[in-house]
Amino acid sequence: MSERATPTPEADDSTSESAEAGEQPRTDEQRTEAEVEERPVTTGASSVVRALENAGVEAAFGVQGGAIMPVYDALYDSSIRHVMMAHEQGASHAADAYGVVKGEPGVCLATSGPGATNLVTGLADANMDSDAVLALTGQVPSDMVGSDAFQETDTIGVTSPVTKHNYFAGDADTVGDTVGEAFALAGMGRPGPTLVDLPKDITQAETGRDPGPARPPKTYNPQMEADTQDVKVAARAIENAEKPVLLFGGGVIKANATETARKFAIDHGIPVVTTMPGIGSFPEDHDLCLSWAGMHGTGYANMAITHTDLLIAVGTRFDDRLTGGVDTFAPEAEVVHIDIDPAEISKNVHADYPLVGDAGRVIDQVDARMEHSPDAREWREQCIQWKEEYPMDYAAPSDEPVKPQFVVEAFDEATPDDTIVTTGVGQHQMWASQYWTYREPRTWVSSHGLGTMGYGLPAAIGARLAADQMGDEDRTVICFDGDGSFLMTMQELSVAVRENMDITVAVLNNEYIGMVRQWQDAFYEGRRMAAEYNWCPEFDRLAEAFGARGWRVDDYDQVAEAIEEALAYDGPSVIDFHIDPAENVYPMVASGAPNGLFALSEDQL
Ligand SMILES: Cc1ncc(C[n+]2csc(CCOP(=O)(O)OP(=O)(O)O)c2C)c(N)n1
Repeated sequence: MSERATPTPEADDSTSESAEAGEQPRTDEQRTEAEVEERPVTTGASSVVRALENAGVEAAFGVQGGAIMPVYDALYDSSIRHVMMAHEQGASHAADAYGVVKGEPGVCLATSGPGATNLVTGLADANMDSDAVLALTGQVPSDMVGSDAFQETDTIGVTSPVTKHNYFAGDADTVGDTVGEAFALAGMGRPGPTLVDLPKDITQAETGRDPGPARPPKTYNPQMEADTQDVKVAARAIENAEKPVLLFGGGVIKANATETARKFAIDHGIPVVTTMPGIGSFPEDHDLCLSWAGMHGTGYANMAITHTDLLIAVGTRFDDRLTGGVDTFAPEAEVVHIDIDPAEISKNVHADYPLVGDAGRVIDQVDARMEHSPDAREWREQCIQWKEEYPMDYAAPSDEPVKPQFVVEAFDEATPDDTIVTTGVGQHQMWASQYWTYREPRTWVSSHGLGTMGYGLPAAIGARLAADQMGDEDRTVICFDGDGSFLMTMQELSVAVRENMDITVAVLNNEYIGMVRQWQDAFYEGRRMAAEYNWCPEFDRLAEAFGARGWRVDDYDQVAEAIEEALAYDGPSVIDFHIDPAENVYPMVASGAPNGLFALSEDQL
């Protein structure tokens, strides 16, 4: 274990003294207060930065480069905290997670060409999960667009399919307003990523225009309340249901409707299932909670979905990892679907009672129309029985390697309820969602729709900064990563060290890209093509090479101590847990199969 101090600019006396004396160029960390004082807008770039400030932006994640340099130069005068990431993909994931935790759009920046294309994975990820992100990309000067200029990419073309909307800035006088609009649009209605492409001549051109507050486009007016007659009809259906289930999706959290949704469920005694993005919308230790449904969801959630006669779905797009085969999804149920995006109604699952509007507002509308709660006592008892029948359980013989589920539970026990968990993608992600008891919204930060390996570490960086800026410096941030996922973005550890960010990475290391190995064993006759690493770096030593602290854990009796020490360390740390490489994720519903047919072991698939 290294005792090495985290490098900070202040640690080097000569640098800080000469910076104060103005003898050497200053880094962004060394800017004086006078330098970050608000200055008049003089250029397109300063108008862009002023638009961010007017929108209340406090942080941005990015990587410098030629075409975005004017914007960075304007950021020099701003108090917006910029975190220089190792890779633009990291910037987009950090911005995404920052936004998830803070409940406002996260901001990322990149230069043209490779900078912009490196953002694409994070934008696609945010788009699939309806996460609010604003991306600002540099572009070659307007008169060179289309000439295959150095680092020219058609960023608008490349990002159109993976953004909620994107803009090509064409005028220094309006570029600030455009950025404000893109910010507002990202967070409004159904959230999503927006992008403004900024040609260098536009950001360098003179303008004195101070854009006003961020304003959404006049043409975008999401419907907030559902039709009152439709609400009445849906309320009657809920009153008369015998086996109702509330299905809370990520939209409940994004709409800040958690309190309203919880109260509705509890007041009316309706069992709650969540989707994976909806984890945290309802406390998982509540009697009514059946946790999350879908491919690796709990047996009892999938049983409830299979047998319910009325599914009241809120803020979910019925992703195929949730539904399995659409034809066999909730086969006995009528469906009430509350969603702010009318395009989601009956897209994947037919809605018998469509209610378009904001999750919280529509739940309130329905509640106001309810004359009595459904008589669901027997159904609640049935759901509790399923919980007993299909518990989330695993065997942990002491003579076998450490089980990953044990590690997740040990972390959960050692940390407060408001701990933020981020993950990569694979088996470890599933164990982190299955064996941790989530009680609060915005504590589960993961990549759902796109399933992006490498999301976890940069997301932890974004989540850490969000918590710090919200005054929660003591809040714990844990990233559960797979060895494969960690290898995809582990360079961001350099950022966590540089910024002295208190995060703990728990690598559930099976020396496999485990989820692929699990599928090969189940569906490809064990032909393990390109699934085994054969060797892996020593992640604890790698952490120390980065300037973080590292531990290696091979046995059960090392788990608690390593967790305690890592949590006590005020800075980034990595624990390399060498877990049972043969462990698989169950329950499992095979792709496209009915949710009721969940397997509890490979021979049931
Ligand atoms: C960027 C990316 N590439 C490929 C995949 C396909 N994939 C899904 S899970 C998985 C294995 C993940 O391995 P690891 O991060 O070690 O986690 P484990 O499953 O072993 O817990 C792969 C390759 C993906 N989801 N994302």
